[in-house]
Amino acid sequence: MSTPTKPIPLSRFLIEEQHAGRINAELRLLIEVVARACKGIAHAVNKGALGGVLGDAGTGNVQGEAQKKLDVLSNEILIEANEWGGHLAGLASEEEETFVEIPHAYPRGEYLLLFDPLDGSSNIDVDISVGTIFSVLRSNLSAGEKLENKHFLQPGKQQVAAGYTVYGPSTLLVLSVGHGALVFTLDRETGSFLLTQRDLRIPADTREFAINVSNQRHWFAPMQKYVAELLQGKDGPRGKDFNMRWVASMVADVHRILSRGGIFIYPRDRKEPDKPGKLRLMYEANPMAFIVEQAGGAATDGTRRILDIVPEKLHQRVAVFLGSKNEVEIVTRYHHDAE
Ligand code: P6P
Repeated sequence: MSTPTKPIPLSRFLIEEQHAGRINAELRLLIEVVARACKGIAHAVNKGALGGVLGDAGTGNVQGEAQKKLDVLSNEILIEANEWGGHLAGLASEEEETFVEIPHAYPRGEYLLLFDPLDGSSNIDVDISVGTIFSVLRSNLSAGEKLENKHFLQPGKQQVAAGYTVYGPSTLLVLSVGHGALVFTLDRETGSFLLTQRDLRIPADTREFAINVSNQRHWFAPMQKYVAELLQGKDGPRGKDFNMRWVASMVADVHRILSRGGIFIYPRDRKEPDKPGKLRLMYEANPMAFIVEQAGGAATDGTRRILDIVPEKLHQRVAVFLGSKNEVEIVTRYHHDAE
């Protein structure tokens, strides 16, 4: 739920945020560059079969996943758009094994940009919504200091901005610079992102959950208990019926939750007990947790607040429980009780 608003362009919103002292010129440039790159990705995604961009690229990424052509193209679009502007000290991508230095030919700035260029790409060939997720940190580099992997490994609470785009029936940019979460809708006629919703608020309670139930037999006890109670509905301890949604595109599931409430869960399970979860901390869980908290929701890994987790590796994975605050608190309590 949110406050409908006068559809001012993203550029005006960012200028006003800068004049109010909530962002500086470099962060304003960064967000404008990312938004412009996402318009390019939206154009490619919307072309679909007509653009020759569907299907596999025939390559794999550091995650060991087969890359779609649009994964590779989206990654290239974001890197090319961000390397020359002088706003970044470096960037990191789900599609790049190590962080990416800014070429010496270009000036450097104070920020780090981390992104999943095209999340949910397994849905592209079947025309289901996908999206881009991005996170912004300060590099905290001192003068002349060389950028290293360690500079990226900051807890999510140190993000200065985060956002995602959903390439769906409409193309949306959801953004937070730490003062609430807002929605911009792409006006295809003018090519502008226009502000369409301010102050997103996630209802504290919900009747809707999002999880891939096909993994049920692999879940640990707290998850078994929690979901069993949801499925018992009004006949069980929760005293109300629940509905389930699972798009298998995090951006689509999270946007639904930001729009009407719900809980999104991707837990650690016995299938691969050494893996803490499927989703990546730095450029999926952290930016989504930042936005969800800005909208009054909650996000944990089952026991810890996601934004407090101190990263150890750039591509580390994490279990994710996020959305309606009271629902996240219940399932997190079940995990604490089991410890
Ligand atoms: P599963 C997409 O591959 C993704 O990373 C998220 O966007 C999505 O929520 C999840 O994985 C889907 O996972 O196991 O249901 O295919």
